[in-house]
Amino acid sequence: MPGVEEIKNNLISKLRYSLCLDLKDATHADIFNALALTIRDFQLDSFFATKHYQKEAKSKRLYYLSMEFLLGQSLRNNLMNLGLYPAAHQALNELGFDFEDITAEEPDAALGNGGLGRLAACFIDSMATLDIAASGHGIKYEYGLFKQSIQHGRQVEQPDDWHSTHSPWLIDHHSQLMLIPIGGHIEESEDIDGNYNPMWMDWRVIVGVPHDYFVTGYGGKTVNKLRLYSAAASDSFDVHIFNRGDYLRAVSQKIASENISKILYPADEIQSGKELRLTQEYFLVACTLRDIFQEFTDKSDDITALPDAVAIQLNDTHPALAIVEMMRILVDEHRLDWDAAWDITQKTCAFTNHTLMPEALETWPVTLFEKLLPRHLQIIYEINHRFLADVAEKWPDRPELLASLSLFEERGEKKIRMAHLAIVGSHKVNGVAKLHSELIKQDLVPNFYFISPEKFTNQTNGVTPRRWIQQANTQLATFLTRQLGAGWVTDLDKLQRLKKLANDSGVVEEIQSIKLHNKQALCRLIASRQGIKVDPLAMFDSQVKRIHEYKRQLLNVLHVIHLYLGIVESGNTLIQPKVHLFSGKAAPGYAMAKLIIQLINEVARTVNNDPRTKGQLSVLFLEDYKVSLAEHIIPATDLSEQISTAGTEASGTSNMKFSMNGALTIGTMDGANIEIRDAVGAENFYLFGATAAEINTHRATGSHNQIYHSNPVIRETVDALVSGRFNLDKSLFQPIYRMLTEGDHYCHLLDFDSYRLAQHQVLTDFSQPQQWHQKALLNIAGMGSFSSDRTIKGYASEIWGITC
Ligand code: 26Q
Repeated sequence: MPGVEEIKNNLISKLRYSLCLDLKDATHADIFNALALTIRDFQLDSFFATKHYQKEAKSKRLYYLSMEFLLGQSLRNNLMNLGLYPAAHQALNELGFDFEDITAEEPDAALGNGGLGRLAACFIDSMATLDIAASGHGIKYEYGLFKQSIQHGRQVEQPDDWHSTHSPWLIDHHSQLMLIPIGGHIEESEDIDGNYNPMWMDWRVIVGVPHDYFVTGYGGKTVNKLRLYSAAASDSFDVHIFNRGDYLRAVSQKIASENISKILYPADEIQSGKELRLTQEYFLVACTLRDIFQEFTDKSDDITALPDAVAIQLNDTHPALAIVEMMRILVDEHRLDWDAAWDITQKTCAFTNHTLMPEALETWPVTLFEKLLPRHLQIIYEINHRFLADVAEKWPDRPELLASLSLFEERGEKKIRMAHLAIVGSHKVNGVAKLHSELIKQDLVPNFYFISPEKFTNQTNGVTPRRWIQQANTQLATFLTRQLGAGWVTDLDKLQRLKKLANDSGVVEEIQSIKLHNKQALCRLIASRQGIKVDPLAMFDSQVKRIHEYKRQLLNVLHVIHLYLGIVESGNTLIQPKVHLFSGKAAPGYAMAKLIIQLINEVARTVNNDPRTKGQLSVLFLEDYKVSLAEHIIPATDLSEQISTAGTEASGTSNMKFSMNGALTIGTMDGANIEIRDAVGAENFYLFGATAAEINTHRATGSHNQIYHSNPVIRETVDALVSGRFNLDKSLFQPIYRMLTEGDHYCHLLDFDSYRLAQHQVLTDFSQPQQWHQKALLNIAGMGSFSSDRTIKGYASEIWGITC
């Protein structure tokens, strides 16, 4: 284990020989880079050791395919997982630098939108920690998720240039280029034995360049890799066009190829339908499968043994083309017969669904496939043909099954249903929370559940306690280690033992003072970033996540408006001062979500500038939500808002992070909230709102749209939106008003009263600090099973056939 001197010396030599800088001239950013390069060398030593033992052990390998990995910052994580944190801290101090100043220089790697991408990042941490031979595979976007600023209350997007080409964590492997064909057409032909032998002709080539990011498991024993591919143009092909004298076309094709990995699509839960997105998905899959086959054929020449050596997990349908690309490689290149290839493919692949929202289900026009991936389209037709023939044979009296199960949507423009492809080509399909997994079977694809019930399973999400407790909440981590020993970091079930301390008032006071400390730190951050002063003794109520109608930030802000009207119109006083924190990004094209951001900001301005609310109520929208900001907000929160319409949030993962950091939850019966409430105890959770079944009934009858007319408190609150109180332009929030009164699909008003009562109970309870923080302690104590280590053990044993 390197000591302080070695780190100091290596850092200085990285500055000098890799960055050509003298210590005395180095900026904080230079020091960050030099320290990161120093640490990466130690990671690499463990990486080679890991490679060696995984090879010796002939471990089955897991490939996690995801269009998103929302990594955030890496320095602190790598130092802690390698056990180098204290030495690096001291080394920096001895060189005259403050550790926090240096870590703050690291840009977040925001290669994801939200939950799905952050889950992938937690999973690769857990896989390395559990010593699983695994790798993540994604795209090295040049621009990550846009940066958000708020100007005149509105979201403004700026490009996120995270300097991917200079990231000290990435190693490029230009020598391992892969050639990916795309476009062209099929020529029907026969081989010498007279078998059908289609030829994919006239394709152009995209070049894939792998870049490796190293993932250190806790304790530093296993270092796996996350492989991110960037796209480049093929020189040889350019020459081909150049020779035909078509210079301009050659150059524009080069640009088109490089554009493939240029930018992350910033919309989640919405299907973009863009050709470039489909190209990105194919590019990821094609590069990854070349790696998988290369690694496998290096150690085996029996291709039928692939499912014993390899498991592929598809993070939603985005990489579902892996199924088709695998079939193409097995059938066209390895010359396997169809049934053998299909058996291998199904046994190898598994699919995780992350959403029930119909607008997020991926479908792609057949015409687009024909243009980009003609051979893949043929293969999908063949998969569908054989699949439906099989269904027709097994259920001859159920002909209606065929249209509902088909991989093709035939109404309107003919489209490929990627979820159906993913289900048919996988041996397991899982949801991400118990309720969600039930709804997949009952509502989303009931006919697939009918024909293959054994495929469907649940793996409730989890989050890594390394980043979300140990690193984000150092005071809580110290407390836990003192109470439980250091083992909780990799065995989070140990948290249960805190239960018996719940009646120890000294312990409860300690929980309270840790929270206060974190709130003070957040106050300093808010003051420095946004110039706003916040009282750390007020209750911090946070809703931080992507802005979506289904997540109902609007319900939260309507309640704030209600409280505000109570103060200014009825002279009410809140029992406890409150700070409402909001943070999150809206997809750039999602007008309603952007209007909700504007409403929050206008309400914030009005409330904060009104002297009558002073010392009682304030509202803040924190700009540019990202992983590193979440690490500050979550440990400083008293109340976590998890208020999606029941049946819409597949799982949620911030709900877990908050609760394990001692926030209480106000939440609906949705996603993993239900399991969290069971784990922490109903008396330590503020439940409100209609259940998923009740929501369905209300929607069916339309009764939820009558509430505005029958409930005066609600009417007063909703009317305030168009009263000019929050913006002189009375028509600005008219679209929100109309949605709430005419077509409130997410049932804001239906749940309003029940939310208001629960909020009232929260404030009453918060005025009893001892009881409140006892509940906070019991939240922490109950959260052991929401470690992503538990989730990954579940995937490993039930889906991947990997023991750990
Ligand atoms: C699809 C097609 C084209 C372009 C973009 C997309 C796209 C991109 C991202 C569709 C969906 C997403 C992201 C979905 C997501 O983050 N889902 C969340 O996954 C979490 C992890 O399982 C859950 O906790 C959340 O409940 C779920 O919303």
